[in-house]
Amino acid sequence: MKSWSTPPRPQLPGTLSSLHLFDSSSGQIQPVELSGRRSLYVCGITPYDATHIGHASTYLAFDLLGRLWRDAGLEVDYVQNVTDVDDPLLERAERDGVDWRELASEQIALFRTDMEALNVLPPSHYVGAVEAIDWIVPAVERLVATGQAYTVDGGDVYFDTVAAGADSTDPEAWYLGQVSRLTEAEMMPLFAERGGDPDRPGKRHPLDPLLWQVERPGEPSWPGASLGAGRPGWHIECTVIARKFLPAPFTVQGGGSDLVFPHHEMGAGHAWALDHRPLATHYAHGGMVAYQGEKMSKSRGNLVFVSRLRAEGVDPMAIRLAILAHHYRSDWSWSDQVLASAEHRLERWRDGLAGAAEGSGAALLGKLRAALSMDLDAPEALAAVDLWAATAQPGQGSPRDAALVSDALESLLGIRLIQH
Ligand code: 5CA
Ligand code: ZN
Repeated sequence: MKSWSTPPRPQLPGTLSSLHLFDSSSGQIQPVELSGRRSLYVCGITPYDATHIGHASTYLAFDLLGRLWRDAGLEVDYVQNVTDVDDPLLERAERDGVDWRELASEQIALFRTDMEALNVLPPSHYVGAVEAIDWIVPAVERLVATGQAYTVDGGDVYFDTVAAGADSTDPEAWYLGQVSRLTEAEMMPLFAERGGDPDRPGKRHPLDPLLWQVERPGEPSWPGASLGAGRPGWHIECTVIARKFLPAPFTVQGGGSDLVFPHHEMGAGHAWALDHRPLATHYAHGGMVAYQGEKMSKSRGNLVFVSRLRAEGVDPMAIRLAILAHHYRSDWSWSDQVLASAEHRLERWRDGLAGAAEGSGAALLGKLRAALSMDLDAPEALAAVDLWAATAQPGQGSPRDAALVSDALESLLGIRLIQH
C-alpha cells in the first residue's frame, strides 16, 4: 500500500545522548538504546471514518520518537498497518450502502493527506490487512499445529491463551498479563468492549481471541488453505505484519492506550507462540483524546476531523502544536480554546524568529533534546520555545540563530515556522 511522502529534514549540530520512554509492560520509564537500526510498529487506522484528533495525537507521539532516533543518526524501520477489513468497517459500509473497499480506500487516501499536512514522517512500510492474509494463514496453521490454537464448532479458530502462556521456563516467555499488567478480572470487561467474544460457546477460555473467522454469507473471504475460506482476526494481523517487516523483537510497539489490552497483549502472545521470540522490546502507549466530555471515538461519533479543520483554513502547524501541548501519555480534551492558544503560540514563535537572540539557537536545541529525550516531554519542549520567543528582540535578530531554531523545530518537533 502506498505510504505518504517524506519531507526533507535538516541536519542539526551535536547529538542526542540518551532516550527514555515509559514502557507499559514494566510500568516504568526505561532507557531505550541509541544504537543499531531502531524499529517501530504503530497500529494504524481502521479506515471507516476520517482521521480525528485522537488518531493524530497517537501518530504524532510516535513521530516524535522517530524524529529523535533520526536526530541521533540512527536508521529507523517503521511499519504501520491499516485494518482494511474488519467488522466495524463492514458494518459501516453496509449501513451507508457503499462498497467496503471503496470506503476503505477513500478513508486511507484522506488519512495520508492528513498525515502529510501534519508533517508526520511516513512509515517505511504501510501494509493493509488484506495484503497480509497470505502471510497470516500459515501463521495460524502453525499455531494450530503446535497446539496453541483450536477450532470451535463451525470452523472459527481461536488462540489458546492457556496453552500459549504455559511456557514459563524462559524469563522472556509470554503469559497473559505480560504486556498489560492486568488481572483476568480486569481484562474481562475490556475484552468484551474491544471486539472480544468472552461468551462464545466452545472456547476453552473466555479471553481466547479469534485468529481466523470462517466465511460468513454476504461477507468477504479469502482462501485459508487448511483453515478454510475466511478472514483473519485482528491481533494476528499486526503480529504477522510486524514479523514480516521488522526484526524479532523490534524496538517499540506503539499505539493508543485503548490497544494495551487485548490488542497488544494478544499480539505479544501470538508472537511468542509462533517462534519463542518476544514481539517487541518496549510497549509505548499514548493517552486518549476526548471531546465534549467523552473519549473521541467513531462509535460515539464525537469526532473532530483533521480534514475538516484543514478545510476550515486552520493551519496544520497549529493543529500539530495544539496536540503537542499535551504530554503524549496524558488523557486530554480537545476544545476551541486548545486550538486558539496553539494558534497564538505559533504566531509568537513566528514573530520570535525575526529577533532570535545571538547564541539562543544552540541553547534552545539543547533544551529541546533534553525535554524530548525524557519520555517525549513535548509540553516541556514547547515551554522552552516560549521562553526563547519571549527573549526575541525584533529588528536585532541573528539570522544564524533564527535558521538553527527553525531547523531544530522542524527536525525535532515537526513544526514548520517558515511558510512556503
Ligand atoms: N486498526 C486498529 C489498530 S490495529 C485501530 O485501533 N484503529 S483505530 O482507527 O481505531 O485507531 C487508530 C489509532 O489511533 C490506534 O493506535 C488507536 O489506539 C488510536 N486512537 C483511537 N482513538 C483515539 C483517541 N480518542 N485518542 C488517542 N488515540 C486514539
Ligand atoms: Zn494493531
